[in-house]
Amino acid sequence: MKIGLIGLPKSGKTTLFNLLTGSKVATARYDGGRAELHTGVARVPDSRVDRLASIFKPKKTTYATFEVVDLAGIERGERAGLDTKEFRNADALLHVVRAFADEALGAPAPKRDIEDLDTELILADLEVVDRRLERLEASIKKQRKDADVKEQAILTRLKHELERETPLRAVALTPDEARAIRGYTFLSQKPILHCVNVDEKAIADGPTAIEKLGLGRAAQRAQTRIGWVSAVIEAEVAELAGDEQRAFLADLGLEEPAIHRVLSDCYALLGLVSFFTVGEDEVRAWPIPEGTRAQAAAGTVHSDIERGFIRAEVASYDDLVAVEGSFAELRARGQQRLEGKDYIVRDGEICHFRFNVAK
Ligand SMILES: Nc1nc2c(ncn2[C@@H]2O[C@H](COP(=O)(O)OP(=O)(O)OP(=O)(O)O)[C@@H](O)[C@H]2O)c(=O)[nH]1
Ligand SMILES: [Mg+2]
Repeated sequence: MKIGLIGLPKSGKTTLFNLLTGSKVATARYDGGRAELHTGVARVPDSRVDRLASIFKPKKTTYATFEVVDLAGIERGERAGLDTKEFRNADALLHVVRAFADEALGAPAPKRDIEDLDTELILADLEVVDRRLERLEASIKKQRKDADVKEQAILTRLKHELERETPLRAVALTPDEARAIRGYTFLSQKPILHCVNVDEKAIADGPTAIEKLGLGRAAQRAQTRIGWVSAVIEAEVAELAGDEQRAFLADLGLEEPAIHRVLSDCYALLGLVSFFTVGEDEVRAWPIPEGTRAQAAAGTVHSDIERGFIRAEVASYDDLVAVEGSFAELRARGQQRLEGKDYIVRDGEICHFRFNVAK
């Protein structure tokens, strides 16, 4: 699963990309605006993984991950720039919104930037819909195919929604309709996190920034989240470790780096949850789309396990932690369940898969 960074030039996208992925791509206040694409992998912090690792003391601890792509900024009204395969292929968008002061860029206007981007995404989709409807109409005139007529009906409905400035992420679709339009990779259909990059001088206002900037209503829209971060401060936090980091965060009035929340928000926005596998070799969080069946979840561990799936032994995180990781005790308490292939794996469950590899 992949999230795409989007936003105006110099809003702090690459700075945030570095924070999310632990990369060190150069950022610049002024440059020629050369379009460069960066991709990286973000690790999702999870205190449950930390706890499990402290119990099992494994050789390896692996956190859940997702992919991040960072592109050059897109100027206001430069809609064509949105129509790239990187944006189209992203499963969700992370919109970096400048709220820090910068003389060259002028006063920040986060609320307007969010509205403008939403509009751009809607207009980009409307162009695609209009073009397709024109072609459908011509082809239906020539030869009336049921599939074409059906698609025309769906697209006509979407056109009306878009014309009313409703992003497609807020439009309810039947599974059939969703399947029919998947190929268009509509931009306004992607879940979006607007991440406000607050001024370092206003870091204390971080938690109240959303309300202060008048973004409370936007946060209530379908598949939309609003978060905040001070990218420059987080970059400093990332340079520190252990007690030094804790002390610095405490000075800022933060319990943990703000980027942790952004990472968790992105993960949730992508519709991902984690199940865990534990043992002395490895404690690991496995990302799966919410609603994944046990057999498919097994497939994320290994395709052989999916193919030869017999049963999943499932326990809750809390129950396992309460018995300090003792599976014998867990079984004695009747807290380990055997589930079949259609069982829906839930966030935080500890799974062990029984399987049989066909020779
Ligand atoms: N004061 C301040 N400066 C920031 C902040 N975030 C980023 N910057 C600065 O803004 C400049 C641009 O940051 P980038 O992360 O490169 O921005 P970008 O959105 O990737 O820019 P383009 O890719 O050129 O569109 C750099 O000089 C950063 O140090 C912030 O929170 N506060
Ligand atoms: Mg950049």
